[in-house]
Amino acid sequence: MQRAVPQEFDRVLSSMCTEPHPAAREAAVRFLATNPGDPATYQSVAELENRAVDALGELTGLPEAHGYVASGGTEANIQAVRATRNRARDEWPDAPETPNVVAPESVHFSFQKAADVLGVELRTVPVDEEYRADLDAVRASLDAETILVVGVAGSTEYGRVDPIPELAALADDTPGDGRTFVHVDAAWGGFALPFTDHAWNFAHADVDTMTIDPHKMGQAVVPAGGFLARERATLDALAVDTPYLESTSQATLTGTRSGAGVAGAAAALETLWPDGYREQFEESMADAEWLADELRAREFDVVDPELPLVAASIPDSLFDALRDAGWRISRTATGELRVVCMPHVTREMLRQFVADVDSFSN
Ligand code: 0PR
Repeated sequence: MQRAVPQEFDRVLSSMCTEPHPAAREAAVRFLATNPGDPATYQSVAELENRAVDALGELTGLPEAHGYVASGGTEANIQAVRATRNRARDEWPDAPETPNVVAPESVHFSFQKAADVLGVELRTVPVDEEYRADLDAVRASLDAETILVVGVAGSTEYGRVDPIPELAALADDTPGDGRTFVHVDAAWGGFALPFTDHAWNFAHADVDTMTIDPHKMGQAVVPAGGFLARERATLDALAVDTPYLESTSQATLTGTRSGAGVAGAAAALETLWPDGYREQFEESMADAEWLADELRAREFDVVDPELPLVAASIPDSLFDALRDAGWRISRTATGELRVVCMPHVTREMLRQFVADVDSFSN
């Protein structure tokens, strides 16, 4: 299916946002002025949030998921670290003095924010030559104060999926008496992974919490992140009392929240899961493979796309010329071109991009 590319997404190849599904846009407008942070007052949007969480649970192999629609992946990741820190403090035989979180160096920078605001140590460890968490390096970093092991399911730079069951097994074997929790960041990859063979979700491993964002590949409106937990106790560990509201506690990080984001997420999920997401994944994955082949044919080094994201080494002068021509592209930390094949990125757009690559290469 070819859709016209809306103007704000014309030539945008670097973003993880995309054109929302029309049903999400419509629902968002209808709930613009509501606040799911006050569910006893705004009951219909609160009900939509429950439906969105149920749908996200189904998609991630956890039909009885607990969670909420956050402002984005950053909030969901911060909340995962916060809930874990609180649970370790309250449940471990001896509360850890300086809790640490072990994550591959491919984790999103939101974990730096989490560590900073929560007073935990973030230990990032190297990735292997396939850009996935190196299990030996993870093992070597674990100690008796490791409260959380993080795996990324769809990394920001390369779209790679860490070995989640193996990471969960390592967390299980952590030295010390306290339980080490496992978080999966599927903020971007979560809406593609159900259609792959990857072991990434709650059904595949002993995962405690997950980030999965409707406002990325879920085709919802911004802001709509997803925070999911296996146990009710995890949400309880986040809850604070709200004495003057009719609802008595609040687990979210933000207070007043966007009803538009919540309603948009529920509408997108109800419209697209599973067939619409599958079709989109297949189309975007085919586009990513096409682009990878075209770039390889021009003798650029290409990182094999595992999810719809292509990284390739191109000369700086070519990168700059493409940017000057209006292409919105970005680079990995080591300088490779990064193209994220989001739903608004069509084969036609990529053909024009490759034509520009050719014209600026000569
Ligand atoms: N986890 C992963 C794996 C991510 O890729 C991102 C965002 C986050 C968490 C944080 O999500 P929020 O930005 O929703 O809080 N990754 C993109 C990035 O930082 C976000 C992005 C989106 C960037 C749209 C540009 C853009 O136009 O690159």
